[in-house]
Amino acid sequence: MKTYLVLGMGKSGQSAAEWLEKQGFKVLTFDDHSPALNTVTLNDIPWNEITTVIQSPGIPYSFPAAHPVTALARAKNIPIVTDFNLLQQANPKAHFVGITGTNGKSTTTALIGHILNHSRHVCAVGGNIGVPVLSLPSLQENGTYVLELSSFQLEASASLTLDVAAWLNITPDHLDRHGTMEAYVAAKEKIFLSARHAVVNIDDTYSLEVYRRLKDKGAAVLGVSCAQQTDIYIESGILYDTQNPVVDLSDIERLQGLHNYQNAATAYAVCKLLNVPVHDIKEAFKTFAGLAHRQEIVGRIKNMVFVNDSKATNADATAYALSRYAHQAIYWIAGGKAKSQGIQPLKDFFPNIRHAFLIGEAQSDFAKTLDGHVPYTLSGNLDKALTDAVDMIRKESSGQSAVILLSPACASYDQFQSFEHRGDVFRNLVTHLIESYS
Ligand code: UMA
Repeated sequence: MKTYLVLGMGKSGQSAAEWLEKQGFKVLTFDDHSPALNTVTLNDIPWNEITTVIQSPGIPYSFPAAHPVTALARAKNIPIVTDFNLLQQANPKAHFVGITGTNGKSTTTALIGHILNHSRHVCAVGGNIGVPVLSLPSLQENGTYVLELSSFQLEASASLTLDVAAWLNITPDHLDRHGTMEAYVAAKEKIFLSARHAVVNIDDTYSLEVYRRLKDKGAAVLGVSCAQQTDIYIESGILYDTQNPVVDLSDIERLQGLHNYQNAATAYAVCKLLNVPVHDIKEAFKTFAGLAHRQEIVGRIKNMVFVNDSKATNADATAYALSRYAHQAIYWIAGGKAKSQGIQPLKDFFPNIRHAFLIGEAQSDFAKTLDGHVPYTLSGNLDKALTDAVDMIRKESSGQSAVILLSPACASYDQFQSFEHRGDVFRNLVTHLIESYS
């Protein structure tokens, strides 16, 4: 009988362990921080018995050093795979779509799922979006898995056979885990290893190189752009397919902003490759509700609108929000656990910001970057930042429409459990504020 060792007992590890047990396999578990969930310790792993290691995405795979269990398994030539590989083995007839990129992958994944549902395709959506793939139902030949794949998941997965692999963009992120930009690109590029069709956005330098490498290999690849004419592109809000206008996105509320144009064009390309009728794609665009924590409007009071963009954990993601609201007075709540470049990459957007309210570990560093460019307040925490912003807007009483934008450009772990937790706290604070006004 096969024995699996599940490494990491977070969301994906726990669901993998449960799933494997249900299949009747012997399962051993190891986690550095949850001893209660462990069935083995580092020193008593029965290596002779173990046939496969299931690696969780958050566990270092190679950089800065492989996790000790990963390193031992590698030295003993024991296959290391992920829950994605198990899902694919267990559902060999189903179709698989994978979506990767630094920003926008959850929204694009959800949008593709929404379009397939609308078009009455059987599908299941999961992966990095927050639903471990082994908690998804099993699907037959009429079913499609729509999977968000992070660089961590791709790095640790044995080759995945995808019907369509989609690439949104790539900018520096997770360099503490990958070491260099090249290693980060290489991890993500694994998505194309056994893909039948590729969809690649070509609007940043690294992505264009990826597109060219695929073309050079003779791969079936569709180019997508919001900046130039290619197979699928957006110009003045209109989506074009091989130069034919398909749909005007500029009046679809939930698909506003350049980043959403990129997400929509990518979803369109993927769904076309899955033979979804164009009419269904267009109709589904109109009813897409968007995702929580991504430029999510969580409340309005008079001239103020409150936007929860907690998912913006790096400067590039925040750039999308700062450009989207450029025509309104932006009261920006930022900070948390900073990424390597901080908010330096946002300099071009500084003129769009009326006032910044800084929180978390990053607040003094961010203040230094803003000094002389953007007025700021060291608010310390989210609760205080929100109160400071609202007090300031009320004192100014200009009546101009104001956006109170939580788009932190930082990870959340210094003050919250996750970006979802941070966004939920913000939403609750806004709800209480609205109640106190009525
Ligand atoms: N652990 C160890 N040793 C270590 C590191 C971690 O034992 O050295 C243990 C922790 O104690 C914990 C477990 O590993 O018990 C956590 O595992 P995990 O970090 O792999 O997280 P999961 O809970 O399994 O969630 C993972 C993804 N997390 C990461 O990639 C960090 C989730 O993506 C994903 O939604 C989930 O699987 C379901 O597929 C989150 C994420 O932050 C949203 N992703 C990054 C991003 O989007 O930027 C890549």
